[in-house]
Amino acid sequence: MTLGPFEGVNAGYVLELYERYRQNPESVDPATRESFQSWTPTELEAELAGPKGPGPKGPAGRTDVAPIHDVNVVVGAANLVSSIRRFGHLAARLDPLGSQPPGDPSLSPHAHGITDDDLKRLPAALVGGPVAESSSNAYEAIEKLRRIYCSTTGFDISHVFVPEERTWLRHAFESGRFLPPMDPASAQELLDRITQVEVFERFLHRTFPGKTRFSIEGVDMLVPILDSLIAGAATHGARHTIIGMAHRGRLNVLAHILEKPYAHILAEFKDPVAADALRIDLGWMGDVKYHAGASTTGPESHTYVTMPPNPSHLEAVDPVVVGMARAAGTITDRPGPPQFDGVLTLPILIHGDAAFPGQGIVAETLNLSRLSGYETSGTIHIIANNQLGFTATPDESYSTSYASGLARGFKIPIVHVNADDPAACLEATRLAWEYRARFGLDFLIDLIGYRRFGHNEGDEPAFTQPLMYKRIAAHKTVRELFAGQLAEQGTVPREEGDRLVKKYFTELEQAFASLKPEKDYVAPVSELAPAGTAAKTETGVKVERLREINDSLHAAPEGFTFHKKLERGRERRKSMFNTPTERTVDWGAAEELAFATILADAIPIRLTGEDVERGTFSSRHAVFYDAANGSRFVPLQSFAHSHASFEIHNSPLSENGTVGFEFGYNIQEPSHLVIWEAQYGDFINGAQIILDQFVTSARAKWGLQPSLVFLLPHGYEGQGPEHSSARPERILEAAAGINLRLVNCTTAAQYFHLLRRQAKLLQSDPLPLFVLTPKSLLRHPGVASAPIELETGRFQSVIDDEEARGREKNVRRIVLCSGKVYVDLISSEQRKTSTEVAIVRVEQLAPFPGVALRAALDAYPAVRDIVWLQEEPENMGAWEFMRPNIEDLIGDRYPLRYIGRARSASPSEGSSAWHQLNQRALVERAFDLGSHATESPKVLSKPARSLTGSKR
Ligand SMILES: Cc1ncc(C[n+]2csc(CCOP(=O)(O)OP(=O)(O)O)c2C)c(N)n1
Repeated sequence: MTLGPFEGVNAGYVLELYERYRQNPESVDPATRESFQSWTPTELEAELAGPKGPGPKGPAGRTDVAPIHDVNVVVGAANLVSSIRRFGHLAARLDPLGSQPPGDPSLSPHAHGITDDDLKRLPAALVGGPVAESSSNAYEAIEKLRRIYCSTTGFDISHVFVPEERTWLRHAFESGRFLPPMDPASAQELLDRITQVEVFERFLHRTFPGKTRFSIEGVDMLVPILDSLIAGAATHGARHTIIGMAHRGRLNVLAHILEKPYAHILAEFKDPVAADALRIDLGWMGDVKYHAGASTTGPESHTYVTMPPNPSHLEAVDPVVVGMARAAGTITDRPGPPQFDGVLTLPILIHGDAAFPGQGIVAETLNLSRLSGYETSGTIHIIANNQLGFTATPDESYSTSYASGLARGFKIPIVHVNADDPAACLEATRLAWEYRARFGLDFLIDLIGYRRFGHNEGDEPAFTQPLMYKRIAAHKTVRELFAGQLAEQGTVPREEGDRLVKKYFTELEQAFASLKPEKDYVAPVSELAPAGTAAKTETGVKVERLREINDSLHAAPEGFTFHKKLERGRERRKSMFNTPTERTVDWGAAEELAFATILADAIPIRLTGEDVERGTFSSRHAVFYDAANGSRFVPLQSFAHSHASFEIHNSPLSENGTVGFEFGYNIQEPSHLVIWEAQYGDFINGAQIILDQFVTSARAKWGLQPSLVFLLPHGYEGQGPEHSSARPERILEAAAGINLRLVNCTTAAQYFHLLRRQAKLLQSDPLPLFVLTPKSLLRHPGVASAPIELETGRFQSVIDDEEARGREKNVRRIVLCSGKVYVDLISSEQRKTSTEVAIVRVEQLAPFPGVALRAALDAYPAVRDIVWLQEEPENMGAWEFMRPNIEDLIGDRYPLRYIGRARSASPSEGSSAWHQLNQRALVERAFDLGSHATESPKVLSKPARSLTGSKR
């Protein structure tokens, strides 16, 4: 019998309900009815009937069960059972160092007003589940429950609200199905494995005393757990396991799970300076050994195991791994939406017990776990819980009861397990992969161990945890404990355990003796594409072809009703090829055509970000909703010329997590065009960790070649400090020749060619691409392009001044600028009369387009000064990046001056009127040659005073 929904409620209420049900089953709600149906009616009726019950011989035919005369005993027993199931973990012995579990009063019969004797008189059926089957009364069954729920494993699942899952989990715990007694061969195998794990650390400890390795010791079972997860996933069809982890135990996992040869690891400890390993010419800087990634074929030859490299920033790798797994399981070679098959991949995340509750990116990652477009059919989480975070105690690290508390809100089953009980650890693991296989959802194993040494091996833990470290010093390792246990049982003789230790020491000693550090040190450097690869890329598409594609994009499903306000825009787009030389293609149309032609070239596209389906500024409408019935229509998934999948998802309100996810997706499937759009450009600040630690530095540190695209709305339009700037200065600060492209383009055609160029360069010259995109200019006629420009042109990193053609000799000033401010300049009154000023657009900010810019400047023989004009304050925008680059280019031929806002702590003014004044002043100064142009270049090569008057 299970009390189901009545767990924990008071007896009177249950009985009242039950009485009502007995008289009329329809008078209670269906869930209650179902529960009562599963009760053993004769028994309960006997209780309710009081002394008139069936007599000393129990209804189940057992003579040892006496009738009970107090119905409260039944309810008390039921509540005790329920408490054990819910709170038993509070009494579980989870700490290998022996601290007392907190316990809970509800786990004692006394708290429920009953005694052991009462329980002995109740039928086992009252407990229900597998333990009841083999028990002769409730007491026996409850004792079995205690052994399950209050042992060295704590089952923490009361937050799993889906009854089917909870029932399955409870049945799994209670049936013992996941803990078959270990046979001697498996025991020997496990001993072998944990010996290998331990000896590796001991060898490093002895050979490189005090050198940081972030030893696994204390949570050694992590390696057998990974063995079991990978093998288990393979039996369910997984082809690829992707593991994310931080420093703790990483070298051990690299050696034993990723099969990184000992020689490579030992060579890294030697830290050789091998001339050919240092490729500074490629921007190669490398990383510390405990951040390295690796890949190997798994235990079955047809499976892969990958661990991406990881930065120091704890937990930052979480969304990356999940994104990689999503990509690895996604089938994209067909038009339409891609198909995701979660069975193909298994993501595993290993967390720290301080980092898991502390870092917000963990919550962002967990929040992706059930979202369409992001879910992975279950990520397995392991907290390598050593009960310390550097020197911080659990009390200082989290407000939840356990380190794993955050996972409860995401309905993730949690199993806490004592890391000194190998069998319990493997039981938890098996449960994890079986649960994942069945429900396709996340699972968490909280592996509770300890940390044998300090945070790193040069650190003294006794300064801060003297008592704990006294206990640890006296505490046997899990290998010693397990070997002792097996010897005692007679399963594996003690000498065999000792032999294994010697064997693994010998193996490492041999690897060390034959080490050739320079040779064994392997640096994963990626080669550079030949110079000019990007500039030479042809991206034009014939107008006729574009017209065909456009027509098929406009073939809506039969009977589809568009929202009235969208119809007009669609009509305009339908007819934009009727006049190939008129500027009919706006930004949104250029993007859609670029995407469609890329899909026609069989390159899959994934586009995500907050509200991307419609577009923040209501300009994209990549997804239409039928105004009558709400059905969806995605033209890019259904047009006739496509040869690859297109996916688009409104992301959750996250930047760090979602950018991390897209980075992972991108590196896993570099042949796809993966695009993340910010709502406003500055929100990418929230992903600064992922940008710094992965996107812009992955090549220099790890030899990875990301090609993720960022669309970042940028431009000063009077919307205040937080909606104006995508903070290009931060991107430029990280720009170092070969690691990214930053573009701020001004026409729809440029955007079309840029996207197509990025797609073409995915194979030959991949780099992350940051695009500063327009807001109000999305619909501005000055930004629109003629269809013919999509055919004839290609992306131009610098655009010379068409208006100045023929009057080059008159030009005294060249104004260099980028992006939206160009439109402000050309729309001004002064532009019409200022024949001495040419405006040259720098469309690509990084890499600095030196060759193209020189060619543009050389066309003006009579120039007296060059101005860098920007909307952003002097300490922001592109100026500080551009200045040395332009100075290098022009030498002392002309002075270089700055026009823009003064240095400022905030990107822009908050008042729209003030904004307008500043924009007007910018434009006026750009065209005001004034007296400066005749001053000596030496003085003027310093930046001029800023617009609003900073004195330098
Ligand atoms: C984002 C971030 N903040 C701080 C640190 C510095 N740091 C490195 S390890 C560590 C303690 C981590 O504790 P825990 O998560 O329990 O992992 P453990 O080292 O104990 O395995 C700290 C604070 C870091 N690496 N990353």
